[in-house]
Amino acid sequence: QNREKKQLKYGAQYKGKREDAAMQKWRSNRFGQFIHWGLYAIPGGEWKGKTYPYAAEFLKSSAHISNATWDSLSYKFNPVKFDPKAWAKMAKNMGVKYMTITTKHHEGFSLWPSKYSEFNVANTPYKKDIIGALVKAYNSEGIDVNFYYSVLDWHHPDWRYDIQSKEDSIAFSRYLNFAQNQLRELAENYPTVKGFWFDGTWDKSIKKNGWWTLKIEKMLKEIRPGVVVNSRLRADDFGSRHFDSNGDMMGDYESGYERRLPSPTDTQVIHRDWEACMTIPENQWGYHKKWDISYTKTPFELIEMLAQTTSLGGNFLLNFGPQADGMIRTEEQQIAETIGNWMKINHPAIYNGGYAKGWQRQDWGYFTQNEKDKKLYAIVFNIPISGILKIQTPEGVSIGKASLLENTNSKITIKEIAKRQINLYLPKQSFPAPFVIVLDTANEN
Ligand code: JFZ
Repeated sequence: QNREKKQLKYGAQYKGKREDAAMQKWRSNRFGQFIHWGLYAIPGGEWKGKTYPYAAEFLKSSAHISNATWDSLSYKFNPVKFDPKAWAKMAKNMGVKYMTITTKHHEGFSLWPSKYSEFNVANTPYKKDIIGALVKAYNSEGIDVNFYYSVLDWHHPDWRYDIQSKEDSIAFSRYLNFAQNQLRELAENYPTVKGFWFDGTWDKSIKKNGWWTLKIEKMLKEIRPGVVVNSRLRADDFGSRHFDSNGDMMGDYESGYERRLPSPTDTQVIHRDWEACMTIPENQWGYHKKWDISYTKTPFELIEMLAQTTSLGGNFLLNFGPQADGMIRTEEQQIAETIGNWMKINHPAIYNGGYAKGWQRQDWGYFTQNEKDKKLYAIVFNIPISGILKIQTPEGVSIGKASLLENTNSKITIKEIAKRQINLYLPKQSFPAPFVIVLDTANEN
């Protein structure tokens, strides 16, 4: 294709991957915790005795609840059992290196005492700054904190879905001003913030105001140099989102993988940074009282998603929806614990992990390669009945030694059965969980 490049004022600001220290840290984290918490945790997907199976954070819309009624939930927001240190401990034990919290979701309620909106946590029985407490607790565990911010706002009178009149345009410019003020406030008040995760930017009103999305990206990076911004914020001059009209990604990483992953062989994603966000149930981000309203993924399924994501050079953001009383439901705590037990042994295959160039993917699982020390790992999920794992080595590379990460004394026999065709013979033992093999490789010349 020889299409002419369009001249864009609000398109991508650079090409290729950012390689500064802040971006490298973001990338090396690989595994993060998403938290959706807001007033929607109070009804938890139920309204007037009726259960609404659609996403709990959408209850206001699913149950057609009026603004006044929804806003009055703020008089009930009192998470007396909220223990930010306990949340941070749980996250640390699960093995995440970053956390992304909803500072304001579509409902418009701010979890920090914003001076630009009365509809915030200071005006609830709880009163205290949730965002500040979480930043402090997670940072003391060595976990980076990022802020989710929904531009779409069901509460603010000036929000518009589209701009169809002079009045709309005046109101919406007031709204954009308001959102900018809130974002400046977040960046200024919480100096350790590492990234902003934008959402609710799909409406025509935002697509017609691509200039604003670039202005916000620039403002945040000016206040907090190094801060990482997702592609979902951005729209260009022609309303093209995530990728500009010339096909170049806007923002610092692609955030379009939502409750789905690129296929294990879809290697086009390795050329940029990206993140997949994932729910444990089918489609619940906020707390829903009925955990079994849909299929819930098992810890091993989630670990496999983390491995698949890492193998393609992406980050995996796993969501939690805390209860209104401030506790994290036991189902989520147990899943976090199981994942954490796996991570304690196998994290070398995840942190700093990325695409293993030249190592063809096999049915038993995923290769990852440490982007710093270049160590190679095989994360195994499917053991063939033969007990033999097949590997095809890249041209000119041989495998000198293979051992289990959990037991470096374990013996894995290597046999070259044909040129570049290797058999690995697993030790005769049972494998109750996915496991990792460390491969020592050597160049043949
Ligand atoms: C949005 C929100 O509406 C939802 O509540 C949650 O916060 C989630 C993380 O983001 O939902 C989306 C956004 C984008 C897509 C799908 C659902 N998408 O691009 O497919």
